[in-house]
Amino acid sequence: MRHHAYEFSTPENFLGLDAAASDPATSRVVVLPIPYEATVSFGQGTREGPRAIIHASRQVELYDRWRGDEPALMLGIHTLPALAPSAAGPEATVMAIAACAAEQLAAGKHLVALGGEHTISVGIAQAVARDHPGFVVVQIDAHADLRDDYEGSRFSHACAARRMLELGATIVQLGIRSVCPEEMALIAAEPERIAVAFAEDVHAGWHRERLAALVRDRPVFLTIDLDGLDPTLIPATGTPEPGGLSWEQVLEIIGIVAAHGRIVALDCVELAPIPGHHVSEFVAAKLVYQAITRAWAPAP
Ligand SMILES: [Mn+2]
Repeated sequence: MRHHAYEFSTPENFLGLDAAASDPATSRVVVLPIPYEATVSFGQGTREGPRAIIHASRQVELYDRWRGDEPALMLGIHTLPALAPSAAGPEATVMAIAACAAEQLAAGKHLVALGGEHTISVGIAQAVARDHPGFVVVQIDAHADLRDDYEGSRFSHACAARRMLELGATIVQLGIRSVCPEEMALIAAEPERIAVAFAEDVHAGWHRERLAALVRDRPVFLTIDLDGLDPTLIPATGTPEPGGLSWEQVLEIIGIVAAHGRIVALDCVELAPIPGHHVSEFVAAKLVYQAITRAWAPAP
């Protein structure tokens, strides 16, 4: 029960865990909030995303009905202080994110980053690339993010996947329904390195066998742009697109990746909270907990 007034002081960490379950020394999972927003195209507010997800997560039930246990208590989940953007600009911010992420991965932690705009994923991917050169990026997104630059910046959120491709990653995109001619040309030119399941492919069941084969026995960075989900589920993103993935489809995708690949890190980006309308952050918080569970919790 979390309804008593005296429990309104539930700790302001991911899932509102007590000191034992969020101990930095023993927690297997670390959550890194990155309230970075510089290049958002349309709706603003992703800098408020991490705080909103963490605040909402305090109301997510720890008990997992499908498993019959409380994965957060088994794993331990420690929330780090927010990583401030660098005043020196996007590239410096990405480097700072990479350094922080590399430190956590070197300590043997499972890493979860909360954005912030999609640019933060480039820093996480840089850290993953250092130890896992043959890694796969699984990207749930409405947008391909494969532009070489956008509005004069190579570190725009619209270029995140392109920068990760340059790190040597194979990119698997699911839920895509908004692309430009440059992106379609790159996808056609790089069939070995970019695999795209457009939203209609996922609705038709494309992902089940092909996704499993693409990630099999490989290290994976799972990046969840919340606009990959349908905006009826997550209206609070800067660039909502209709025709998106359902809750069940996203959980199925994460389950396939966790079962066949080896998830090293994951992130959840592009939440731009709508004041007074908290469904998006609650869905995001529950999704992140489900992703942590499916990626790293020991079999029940
Ligand atoms: Mn997107």
